[in-house]
Amino acid sequence: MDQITTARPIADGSGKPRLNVLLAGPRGFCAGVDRAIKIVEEAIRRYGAPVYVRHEIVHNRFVVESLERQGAIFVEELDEVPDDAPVVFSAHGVPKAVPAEASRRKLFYLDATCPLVSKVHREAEHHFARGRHILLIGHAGHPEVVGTMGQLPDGAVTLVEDEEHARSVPVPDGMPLAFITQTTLSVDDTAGIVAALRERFPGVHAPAKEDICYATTNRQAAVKAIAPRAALMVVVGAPNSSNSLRLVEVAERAGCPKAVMVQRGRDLDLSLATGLGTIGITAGASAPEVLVEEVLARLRERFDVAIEEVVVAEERITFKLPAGLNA
Ligand code: 2E6
Ligand code: F3S
Repeated sequence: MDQITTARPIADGSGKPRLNVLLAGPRGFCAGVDRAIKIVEEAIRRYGAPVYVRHEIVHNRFVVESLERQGAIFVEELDEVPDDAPVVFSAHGVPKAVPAEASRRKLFYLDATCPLVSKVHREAEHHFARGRHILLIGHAGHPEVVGTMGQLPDGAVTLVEDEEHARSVPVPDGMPLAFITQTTLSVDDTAGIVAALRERFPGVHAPAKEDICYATTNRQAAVKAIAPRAALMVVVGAPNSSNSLRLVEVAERAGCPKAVMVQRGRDLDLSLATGLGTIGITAGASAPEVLVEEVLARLRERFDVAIEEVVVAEERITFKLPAGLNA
């Protein structure tokens, strides 16, 4: 869609210096995050507290702490979950061994893996069934990467972390190849990695449709639209949130002189905005809008803030809750 700009000037008459804020649209929660949080809330409502959650349901402390107050208990591994409590798997996905172990222990579990991550899992299985070796473009150690690699036996998937790696990574002799990707990568970096793979392996099988998800793509596009106009970009998100980290990089590469990540309004160093005419604000897919509002409130402590929302895409996608949890 064409870029829509909505100017909402706010003059507070306080004599504070004026600061123009470009608000990226879309920003914040995606459909997969919304669904994952609802699964935990609905599980607590139906089954009572405590409900265990394996790994942060999404990479945001504010969300995690809100759910803890409602009765969720967050753990990293299944062996921390007692036999008689329900457990939810996080939005990032889990290796096949995790539900297998939960079944062996007869645990009641709910899988909050984003359907767009599950789609990548199925692609991996599809390629494996056709005898292809799989190249997974992604970041080592990230839970989504661990989950995707764990869909297949050891050795079936090779991780490719960057373009240089794509040019040199060893692959098994004589096997057809296919690539898949993590859902939250930089669109531009990934294009470079894919080009390097295609150059080296012209027959490599590609995803039918992009594995980088719509939310990642749209949030990066919105940041690109405002970065050239902003002297500072504030990204609301967490340091372990891949999609949020990518927004910081995208902002700087798209011409914004400085980009910072903040988890809460109070984390923003107001001196960074002093003397600037215009700044940008966005939020990662796991950051709730209330945290963007906190950042705006923080800015209003020192500035007369005028907001302009720059919307590059409308998102209407929603995901159903798993069968059994629907109202
Ligand atoms: C699941 C898959 C993708 O670190 P990352 O960006 O993957 O995760 P979150 O929790 O920050 O964002 C949502 C999400 C969940 N993205
Ligand atoms: Fe899913 Fe993308 Fe959100 S993979 S959880 S829609 S960031």
